[in-house]
Amino acid sequence: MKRILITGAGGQIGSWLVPRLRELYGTANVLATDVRHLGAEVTEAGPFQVLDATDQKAVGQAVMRHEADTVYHLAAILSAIGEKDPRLAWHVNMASLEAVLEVAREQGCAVFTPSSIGAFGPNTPKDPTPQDTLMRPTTMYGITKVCGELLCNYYYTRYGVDTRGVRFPGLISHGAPPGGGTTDWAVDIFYQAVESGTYTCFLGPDAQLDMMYMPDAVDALVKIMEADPDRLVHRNAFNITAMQLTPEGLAAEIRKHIPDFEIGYEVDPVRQRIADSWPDRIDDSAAREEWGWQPKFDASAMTADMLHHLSLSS
Ligand code: NAD
Ligand code: AKB
Repeated sequence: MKRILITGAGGQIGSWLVPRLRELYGTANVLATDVRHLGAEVTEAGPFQVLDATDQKAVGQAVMRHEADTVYHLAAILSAIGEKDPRLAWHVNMASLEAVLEVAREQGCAVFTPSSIGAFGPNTPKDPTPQDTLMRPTTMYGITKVCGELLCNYYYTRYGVDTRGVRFPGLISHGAPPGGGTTDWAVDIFYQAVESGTYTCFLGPDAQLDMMYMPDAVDALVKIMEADPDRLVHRNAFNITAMQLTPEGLAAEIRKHIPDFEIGYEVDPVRQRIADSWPDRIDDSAAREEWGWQPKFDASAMTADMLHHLSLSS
């Protein structure tokens, strides 16, 4: 049975991953941590600790006390906030990863670290974006993701630390809100559709990006850490995707359920520039071949499920 520590457990991904890992591996075996105090739904449902992931000593003590053999390292600053405060993004994303990798090296843990479509840049081939290609991102977030991928591979080849990762596209979910990214519009649009029937998007109508519904993302997080290491040619990090969405296209999907739904546009130049520098469609065949990646939700199934859940809760 795995003994797992999760950093950044209170975020958009962690709020889904913690209950799933507890279901699979047992509540007591999964320690959720975050730099913030979290609500009772996390802190009273199983082990929880306030932990700044940039503090290597504190990470080391937490891993030792919990006897963790696997770390899911989710703590990070995302793309839009990262452009508002690039030094914060560099500090949090790199110092926390270095701390986690050093602790993993000392204590023999496996480490999952998510990368992102943000690791690509404007001169990367856009459609399809290959697994192995040019990566010259123009955001601080993207720079930390490329450095992070390289650092994780270094710890694997140099020290034998079992590091694995995926390049997530924009993730769509209900529950904990997204943490300040460029793809947040694809979550906000559902909340506004249900609450008011209109949405003003901060990207233009044709901005196409890869996306994925959170249940598929959580499956990927479990599956890659369970994958047979002998089959992994790549490690940090695998392209994975489930669908390609534009604001206009997703609005049309929502109109199949809410016919009067209206979308308008007030383009934010910073986030539009970030979106323009990212791929239109990534090629995830390496993940499919090496560990059996296969998403279940396309745009139509995701839209129906999101609206179903949000309508129930409104
Ligand atoms: P989020 O912003 O929703 O959550 C991040 C969490 O980290 C927050 O709960 C925050 O309190 C915590 N945190 C911040 N600084 C910390 C620190 N110093 N120590 C400990 N915790 C700290 O992010 P998310 O969407 O859950 O993303 C998790 C990871 O997945 C990140 O690495 C992100 O880059 C990556 N990712 C996310 C998406 C997405 O669409 N959500 C897409 C691609 C990659
Ligand atoms: C962001 O928009 O910053 C994230 C991501 C795709 O990495 N959702």
